Amino acid sequence: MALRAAIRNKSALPGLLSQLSCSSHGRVSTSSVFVAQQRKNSTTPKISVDFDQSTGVAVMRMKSPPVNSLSLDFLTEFCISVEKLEMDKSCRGLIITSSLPKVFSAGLDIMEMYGKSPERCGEFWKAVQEMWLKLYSSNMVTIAAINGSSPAGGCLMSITCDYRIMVDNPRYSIGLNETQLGIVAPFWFKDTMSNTVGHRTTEMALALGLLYNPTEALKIGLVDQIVPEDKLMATAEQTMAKWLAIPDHARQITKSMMRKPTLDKLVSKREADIQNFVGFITKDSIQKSLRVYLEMLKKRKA
Ligand code: CO8
Repeated sequence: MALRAAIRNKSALPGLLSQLSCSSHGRVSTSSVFVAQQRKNSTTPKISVDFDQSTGVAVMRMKSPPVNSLSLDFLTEFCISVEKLEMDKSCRGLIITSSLPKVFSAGLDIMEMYGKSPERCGEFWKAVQEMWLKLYSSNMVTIAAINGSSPAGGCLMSITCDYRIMVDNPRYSIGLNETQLGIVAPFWFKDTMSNTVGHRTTEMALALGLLYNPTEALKIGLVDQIVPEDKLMATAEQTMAKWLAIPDHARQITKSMMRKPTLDKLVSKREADIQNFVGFITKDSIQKSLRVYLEMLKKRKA
């Protein structure tokens, strides 16, 4: 709850962030703080961050079983972690990966959108926007090391990064499959996808809610590289070194030039986008679609 309150009230963030500590190895770990904060709450940290000061690169591992779904708590922790790294000028690169087997992230937590009050849905959506805004505008080089399936919001998180490397396992899939749930990817999901793979591919992918295996994803440019599982992190680190060889200011200005129009669009329509989401997701027909989808997920498991 303290995390959520902090993200609502940005003035409280620095205080909370200052609690994040450096270990004797020069690595910053968000875990230790959250462990202390959450012991009483019975929830454990959903993310761990290791920052190696000798390389200037942080590795963020999502560790929220069973599927790293993006709940309000998860997103709040995620945003605080990114903000903390962003504020540390010695951190120049961020690799995002999953510590769960088989799943990078299952996307937005469907339970956050099902049977919730409009107020709660609004709070949730604001956190989703925040995650995207922080990551898409980050000064750091961001690499998604995708070691499992990454549908919907998981795909959004990946395409919000500067570069994507996916494990070459045909069981894993990635894509914006929202229409399969009877819901619609918002304009900024669509814009991010379109900026990555182009308009026509996005149009078809979104309309059909397509999920791509790694080979297909590479073919359309949804990911930049596919590698065997055991090569993933080494490849991410090598790629990071290549990106970090470019002078920061030149790379950052270029990134901003490419992304600013897309970012500005959401910033200028942020409140309307929240209202649109709340109005849409609380509709009876949409709630019914989500219920059917949730039942399908359960049946598939049985
Ligand atoms: N949210 C909440 N719970 C989930 C989610 C999710 N996104 N995904 C899976 N779960 C649950 C399952 O129901 C299951 O629960 P339980 O153990 O209680 O039965 C548990 O997690 C494990 O799931 P699986 O057994 O399916 O795990 P697998 O390892 O076999 O498969 C997958 C992992 C591939 C990730 C699979 O779970 C899957 O396909 N999940 C659904 C992913 C999905 O469709 N996500 C879409 C979310 S919507 C979104 O991100 C963008 C919405 C934009 C909204 C715009 C509106 C205007």
